[in-house]
Amino acid sequence: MSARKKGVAAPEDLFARRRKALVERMRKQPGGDAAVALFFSGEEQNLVPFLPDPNFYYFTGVESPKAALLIHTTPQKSDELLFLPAPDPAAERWTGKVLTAGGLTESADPDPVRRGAMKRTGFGSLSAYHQIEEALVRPLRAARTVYLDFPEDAIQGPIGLTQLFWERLRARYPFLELRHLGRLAGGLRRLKGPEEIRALREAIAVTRDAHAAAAGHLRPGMREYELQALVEYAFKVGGAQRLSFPSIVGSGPWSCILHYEKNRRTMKAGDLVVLDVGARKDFYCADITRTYPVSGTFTKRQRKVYDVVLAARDAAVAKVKPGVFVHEVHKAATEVIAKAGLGKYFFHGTSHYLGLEAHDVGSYDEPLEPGAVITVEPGVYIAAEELGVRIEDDVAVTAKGCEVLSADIPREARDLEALLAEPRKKIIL
Ligand SMILES: [Mn+2]
Repeated sequence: MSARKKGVAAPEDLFARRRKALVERMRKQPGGDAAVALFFSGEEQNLVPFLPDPNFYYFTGVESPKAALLIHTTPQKSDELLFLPAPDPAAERWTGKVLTAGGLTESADPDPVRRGAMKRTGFGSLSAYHQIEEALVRPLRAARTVYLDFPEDAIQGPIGLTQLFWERLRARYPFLELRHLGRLAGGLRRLKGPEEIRALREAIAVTRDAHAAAAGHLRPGMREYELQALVEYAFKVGGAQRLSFPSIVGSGPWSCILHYEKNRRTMKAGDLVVLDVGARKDFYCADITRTYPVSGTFTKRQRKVYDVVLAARDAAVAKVKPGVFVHEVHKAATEVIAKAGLGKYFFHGTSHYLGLEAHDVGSYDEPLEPGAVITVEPGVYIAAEELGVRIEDDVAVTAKGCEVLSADIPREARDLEALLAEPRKKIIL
């Protein structure tokens, strides 16, 4: 089937458009019109499922490890070159067929494998990953600036590929100026295009079904990780290949622990369980939290706290529109919770960006604009009472206000109780 439907851009056009927008941003910076920019997809680690670097993926649509994108600007023009792994028939006995750079024919034309990869990726020039340095010789002759992509939390991590690469460049071309490519990319990724909103809707729909499955099975005596398994099974059934983040199933005392991931406790009647989960479908991340009473009904006290958090969620969502800062959305939530006398029990931010990563990139010092997608997730955690409540929805900023992408996932206390009053579904085993 043709990738080109009426009115829908072929994927390669989409990624090419993003690269073009990036080059435009580079050119606005000093030295950006005589520059070399490099993104790496990353390398596989033993026994860990590979996920390409989100910036690399955003600008190429390529999922392979050992791949890179080189952009080279001069005042007159810009070139781009995609690096893919060289063909390795021996490795393919382990990995199966993968996207490779192929090679050249005797007449120096691309061979059929390279031609196929060019067609699939939409790149006019393609080279093997091990040839990066060779390919850089000419661009670096004229370059004044090098753009590289460093992790934002690099100070805490091991020295990565990009840092090692910069050390080599700096030793050999000490006059080059370094700039951070990640921030430029983050500026673009912060505002989602219609195809990204569509992908987020799909991830959220799968997460909605997983919450429904959890609510349909929840009962006292069940272990947190059983509920986790149900959720993650529903993700797979819904076509989501991965998780946005490790699932959080925190009941009783653990309902007050924000990033609890052990999920080992046996849930009891009278507990609340905070279920904070997200499907990652086609690279896009959902992030939805609901808090359920394990017995099926909230106690009076739980209900009171629950309704405060829900009111905070409503107040925060009502605030979301273009021109508003994320800290103002947070303020709306905190005011409701403080007014109820629970201010000291809400100690995290209300929102983060959502997209290719669960905690997506983008500046919080700029006001919201159409296309930004944030979570709204106030909570109240009273450890002494083993009473934690969090309600989290995913919200897209539109031209006039916002749209709650997770609007159809039940959140009113009485709706949750109605779901939990239905006959308990039986687990397959
Ligand atoms: Mn979240």
